[in-house]
Amino acid sequence: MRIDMLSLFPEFVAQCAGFGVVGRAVERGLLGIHGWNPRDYAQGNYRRADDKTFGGGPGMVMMIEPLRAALDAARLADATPAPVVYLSPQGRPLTQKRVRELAALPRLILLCGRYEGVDERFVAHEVDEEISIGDYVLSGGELPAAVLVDAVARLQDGALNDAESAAQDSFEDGLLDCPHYTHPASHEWGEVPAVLRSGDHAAIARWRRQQALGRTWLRRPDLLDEAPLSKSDRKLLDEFKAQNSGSAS
Ligand code: 9D3
Repeated sequence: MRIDMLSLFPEFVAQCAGFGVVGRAVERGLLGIHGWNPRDYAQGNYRRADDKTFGGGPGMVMMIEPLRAALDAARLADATPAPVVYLSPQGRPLTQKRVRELAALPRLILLCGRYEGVDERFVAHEVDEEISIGDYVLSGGELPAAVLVDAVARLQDGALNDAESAAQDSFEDGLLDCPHYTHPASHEWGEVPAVLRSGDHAAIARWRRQQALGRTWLRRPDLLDEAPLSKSDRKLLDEFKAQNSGSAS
C-alpha cells in the first residue's frame, strides 16, 4: 500500500514510519509513506500556502493552488488511483470497519489541515471523504493522519507477528479485550485468577470470552448492541451479570 500525505508538516507524520508495527511494515516493503508540502508548491517570495479567512475573524485557511499543485505532484509520482481523505473535525468518526476498507486499497492520499482548515472549494473538488478521529479539538490533521496510518499499516498482510495477530483484537469482534496478567502469579496487589493457571484451555477460553463480554457490558454497552453474540455468549454474559450485579468497574 502507498500513502501520500499533503501536510505543512510532512515530517510530523513521517515520524510514525520509524517505529513499531508501522516502521516494520515500511521496512518490509508492505507500506510506503510519502509527504508533500503545499508550501513547496506555493508562489511568491514568501511561498504562502495559507491566507486570511474571507468574512473576517481570526484564523488562516489553506489556499487552493498550493494544495492543488502538491496533489498534482503526488498523483504524477505514481499512477495508482487513490481517493483523497481529508482529516477534519467535520468528518465521519473513524471506525475499525472503515479502517479495514481503507487498508484494502492500493493507495490513499491523506490531506492534513492546519489553522481553520482548507478552502471549501478544494474540499468540494478534490476530497472524496472527510474523517474525524473523535470529538475533541486538536491543532491539525497530522496526528489524526498518523492514527489512520497506524491503523491501516497493522492490517497489511505480514505486518503483524503471530503474537500480535489482529484477529483477536478488541473491536475486531466488536468487544473489548479481556484482562491480561503476567508474572508474578502472586503479588501484594492480588492473585492471577486460578483458571488462567489451570492449564484447562477450554475453561480459559470460556473465562476470557466471558470477561470480554462482561467488560463490554459494563464499560461500553453501546458496542454490545452491535456485536454478533452467539447463544453461548448470551449464557456467559447472563452468568457474568448475575455475578456482577451492582458492581462498577
Ligand atoms: C479552534 C478552531 N475551531 C474553531 C471552531 C475549529 C477547528 C479547526 C481545526 C478545530 C480543530 C481543527 C484542527 N483539527 C483537525 O484538523 C482534525 C481533528 C480534530 O481536531 N479532532 C478530531 N479529529 C480531527 S481530524 C482533523
